[in-house]
Amino acid sequence: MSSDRIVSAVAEGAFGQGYTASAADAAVLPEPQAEQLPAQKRKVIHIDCDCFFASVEMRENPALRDVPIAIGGAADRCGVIATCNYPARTFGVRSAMATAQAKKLCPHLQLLPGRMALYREVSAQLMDILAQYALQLEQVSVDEAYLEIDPELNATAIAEEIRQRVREELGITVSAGIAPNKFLAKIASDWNKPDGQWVVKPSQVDEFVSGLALKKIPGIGPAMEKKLTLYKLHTCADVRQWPLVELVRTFGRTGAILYERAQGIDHRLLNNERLRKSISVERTYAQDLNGEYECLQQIPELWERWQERVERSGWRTSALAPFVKVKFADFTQTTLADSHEEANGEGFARLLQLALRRENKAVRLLGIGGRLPETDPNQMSLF
Ligand code: TTP
Ligand code: MG
Ligand code: MG
Repeated sequence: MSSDRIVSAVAEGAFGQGYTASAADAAVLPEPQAEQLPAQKRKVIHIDCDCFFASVEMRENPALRDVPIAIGGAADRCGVIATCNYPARTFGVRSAMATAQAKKLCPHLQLLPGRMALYREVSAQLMDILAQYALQLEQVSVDEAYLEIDPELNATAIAEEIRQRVREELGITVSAGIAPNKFLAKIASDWNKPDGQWVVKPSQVDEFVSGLALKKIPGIGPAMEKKLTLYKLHTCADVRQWPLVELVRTFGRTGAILYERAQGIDHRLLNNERLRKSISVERTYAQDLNGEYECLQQIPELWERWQERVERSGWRTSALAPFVKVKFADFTQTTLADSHEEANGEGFARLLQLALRRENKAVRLLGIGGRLPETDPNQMSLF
């Protein structure tokens, strides 16, 4: 894998495609896009993995946790750093830096070549977890995604649960931002990194935004930042002094977007909706479970949590095809599904008995879930 390709593979586009205003809209406020939820009520979570490639490498080899490591191409081959862990960052090593420069800053930096297939696999597992919490999910790069969640739910608690599950199930950490729209959620996920989360409530948007440096807004790169500085525009508060027409005349499309962002507004909906395929719950036990009896005793607790989660998502438990997942103490795992089995306490108990008979080992984790029908009933109701 050439390191140039690593860098370009994740280069993010400028402002998202969801935006429709053009310079021709100069005289009017950009029209908000069709909204499914009132802007004030939306709850968007942005999840971004902490030093993603490096986290996966540290999970694979814990001895690397406390020493500076980087993933990238070799210095003598004009290599570039894809990412590095946080110990390496204390030396000033950064993504997209020449490896030769990184080695100068941190001579004992351990350089790893990178394993893209493994990172993609972990990324897919992460998205599977996120999909279980989202009304809509938009993956924006290998290590990050937006979730639109049910506004009736507690977004802070969901972000905490997601972070805990990712830590336990994938062995890496992620940071989360929670806000009423995408751009604020994205900025917020960076606010308490690594391994943290930050909430911007609707009532806090104004204050949060007014002190915000323009370069923090996704899509404002170094070139635009330089241009803004020429006009003494540094923060959102500065931008608010300008009428929309002037902003558009001076900065084109970016001016119209800046006008909105400076007020904390972002009407973009999530793209690439990925339909949820299943709803599940699981639990890792502090002490391994031994034998069928101990495992079956866990079903009522799992069943209760699962039932709640299914109902919160607007489904009926009976509409789902049940499956169970068992992870053993040696980290092997098995899943068993039977679409003829009923998704109720007895059905799950029968499935679990069958799954446990496959292996005679102590059990570390149990999960139960239901696969959603292939056709989305929300779409069927259109006819
Ligand atoms: P990022 O999320 O930008 O960075 P990160 O996860 O390494 O670190 P942070 O904790 O600050 O989020 O990118 C995700 C992965 O994409 C990263 O682990 C490696 C890869 N990447 C590159 O290959 N080249 C780059 O220039 C950047 C920025 C990332
Ligand atoms: Mg990241
Ligand atoms: Mg990222």
